[in-house]
Amino acid sequence: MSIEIVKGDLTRQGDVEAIVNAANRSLLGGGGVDGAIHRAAGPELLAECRTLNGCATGEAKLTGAYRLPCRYVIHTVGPIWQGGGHGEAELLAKCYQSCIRLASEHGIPSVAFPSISTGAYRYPLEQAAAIAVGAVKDAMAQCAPELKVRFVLFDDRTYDAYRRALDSCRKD
Ligand code: AR6
Repeated sequence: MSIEIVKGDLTRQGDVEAIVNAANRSLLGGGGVDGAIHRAAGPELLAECRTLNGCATGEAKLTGAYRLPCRYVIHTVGPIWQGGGHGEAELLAKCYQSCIRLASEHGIPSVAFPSISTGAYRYPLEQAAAIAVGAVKDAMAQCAPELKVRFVLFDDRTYDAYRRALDSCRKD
């Protein structure tokens, strides 16, 4: 199974077919990685997003990538952290599963993910990293064993958390 992690900028991944946007339910842009993706893709991305009627938390929708160096953007909406008793873990896992299912349905061979929900949505990082790695592994085993997945993490703290999650997952 191919899962790698790198530190870097998701908008500069030219050797993957799709990148995942940590969006909000409107799909009409925002800050963080969402803002960076819309800035790099250009206004055509927002125009296409306007036709999608938003996206429910945990679901995913596909668009073109316009001026980005990849081919597609998969938009998903992570849960806002509300203390952990509001189904946040299930919803976060569902984001990764929905993205991988969508990639598989469209024959997309490679996908790069950011750390969904751990920025503006304040999901605790260690927990989010463990859920992300576990959900990706399960979804790949279920429907996309050939998919190449990369996590692109923006800072050392996030990179280190995903490194630990991946290491402890490989020991299982
Ligand atoms: N490349 C990779 N990772 C990035 C980049 C980048 N260019 N920029 C930021 N990150 P966030 P969320 C990291 O807040 O928590 C938006 O306003 C960032 O350091 O982007 O799911 C949306 O519109 C963090 O580790 O997403 C929503 O309203 C991770 O990406 C809301 O934020 C996620 O942080 C979604 O919040």
